Amino acid sequence: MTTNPALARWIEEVAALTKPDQIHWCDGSEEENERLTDAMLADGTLLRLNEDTHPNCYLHRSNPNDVARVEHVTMVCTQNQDDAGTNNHWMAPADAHRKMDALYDGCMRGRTMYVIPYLMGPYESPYSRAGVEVTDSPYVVANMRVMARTGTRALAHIEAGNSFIKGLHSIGELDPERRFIMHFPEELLIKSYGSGYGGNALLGKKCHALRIASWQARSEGWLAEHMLILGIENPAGEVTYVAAAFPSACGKTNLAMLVPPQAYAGWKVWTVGDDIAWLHPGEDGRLWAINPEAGFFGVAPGTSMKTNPNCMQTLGRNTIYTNVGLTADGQPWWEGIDGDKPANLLDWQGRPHTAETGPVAHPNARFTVAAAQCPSYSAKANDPRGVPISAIIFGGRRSSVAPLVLESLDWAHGVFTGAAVASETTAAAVGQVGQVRRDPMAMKPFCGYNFADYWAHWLSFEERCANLPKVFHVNWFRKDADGRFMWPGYGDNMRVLKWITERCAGAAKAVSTPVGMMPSPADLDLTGLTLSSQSLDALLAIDPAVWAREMDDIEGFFADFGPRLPPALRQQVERIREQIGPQQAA
Ligand code: GTP
Ligand code: SPV
Ligand code: MN
Repeated sequence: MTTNPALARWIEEVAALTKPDQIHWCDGSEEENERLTDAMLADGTLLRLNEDTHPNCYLHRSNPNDVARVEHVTMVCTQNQDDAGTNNHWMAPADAHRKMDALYDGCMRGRTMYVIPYLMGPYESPYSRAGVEVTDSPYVVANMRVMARTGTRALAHIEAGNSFIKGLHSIGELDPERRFIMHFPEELLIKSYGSGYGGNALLGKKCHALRIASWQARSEGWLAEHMLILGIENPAGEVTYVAAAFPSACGKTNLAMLVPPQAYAGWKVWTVGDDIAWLHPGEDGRLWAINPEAGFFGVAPGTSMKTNPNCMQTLGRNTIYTNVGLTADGQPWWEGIDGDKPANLLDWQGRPHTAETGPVAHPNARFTVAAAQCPSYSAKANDPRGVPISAIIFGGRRSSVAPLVLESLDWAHGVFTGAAVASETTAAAVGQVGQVRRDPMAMKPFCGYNFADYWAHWLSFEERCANLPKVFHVNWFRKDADGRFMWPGYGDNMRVLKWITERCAGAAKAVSTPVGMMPSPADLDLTGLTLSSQSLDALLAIDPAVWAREMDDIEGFFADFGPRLPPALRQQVERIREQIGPQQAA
């Protein structure tokens, strides 16, 4: 079914191992999608939602043990363990192959094996990369079709002689004890078994576009990052593009689709991407970004007309919902959605919801929808060249320590700021929620190689690009003594974005602190916002004792990387310590 001999051979090998009843090469067509959807409706994989309110929308209830990424069984399998780094779980490639191939042996008996050629990135872009995912899950086929550019045109790209990443996926028995997501960057290969969930199963996304791509980017001189991309249009019609890295479930989709507050007449945000950015040095010395994806696989809970109207207008047609609740008249429902909580809800497991049965939607319930349906989708999103990036923004979910916004002093300090990102864990991955952990560049779960080498690669852009973006750090999640968010967030984050664009243009003022430049309250345009001056002061406070402890923690984290750690990062710790001055232990 392909003229590419390497692909044909691999598919033959995979079929000989997994022994499917049939093999189906996906062409990505409407007709194919309808056939698959009908089959999934027939066997209960999908439920049709209310056709009047939600045309062509479906609900998928996953196995309750399979609702998030599984970091403890996600591994980077390099010949040399040090190349994967202490930031990754590792297994020797030969052992990993043996383990996975034993699981795959005969696993597709009685099932259809789908072959999905896909392209990550716009058609005709020199930066786009192909892959082929083999899966026995029609749900994965349907989701991949939205999230990537799948089918005939992607196959033609491969058959034209372009390289491709191989991804083998089987849902297996959905047994958590027999669930592994293995990456072989040296072989441009992914093997995933035992999960049907997004980041574990849609192999074009985190497995290819981040873990394998970050490995390739390092040797080829570019960056594959867990970043949204947006354009900020000012009233003069000038658009400034920024990329922002926040950990999973920390606000990328929301920021990417931001609607400015009413007082910001003439300002507009354009969405280029909400999760992944591939950044390449351009001939003009700037970094240019493409979004390798074609859809959004976003967090449903908390999404409403109040928090994210652009997202709400994107949803509601041609959307696959996973693990949301269901109203009596067949509409999706989740915590934080608009309106009063209706009676007679079914929860994400299909059980009648009561006060005792827990949340209606799973906290990591998701929607899958085409980016092209988004009202703020940028006309540049499919530009083969990408968009030029003026600012990179790092951020985390931190109830204390990190102020609303900081600007790095220079590139090396910016890389340090990214490397030092910490954030409270969320429901996007299995495990405890709310634990602060270091999540450098929001890539802890996604960097396909040793973080020390990754930071060195980041630092090397100083030599690669004459016109690098400015680097910022934001925190929308500071809490007061009563545990309430101090910053309104969402659309009001525009106030911080405006300061950032003005800093890029050399306009806005800032005050200097040991950890970076910050706006004084008067430097932020807070027109139309009611926020007490105490709250604002607290959001912009740098407590030297707290930051002295933070430096100790960062130093301890860096120590994990031994002599591979770039000296420039340790020097930042030393500089900041010296500028903070001696501190009493608090
Ligand atoms: P992934 O898809 O997992 O990578 O997540 P993401 O970074 O795109 O996060 P998303 O925008 O989906 O937001 C995750 C959760 O954080 C949702 O419940 C949002 O409602 C909430 N959130 C997003 N932005 C803000 C904000 O500015 N303030 C507050 N308090 N919550 C926010
Ligand atoms: C994330 O967890 O960062 C996501 C969802 O964007 S997943 O595709 O599962 O990785
Ligand atoms: Mn993500």
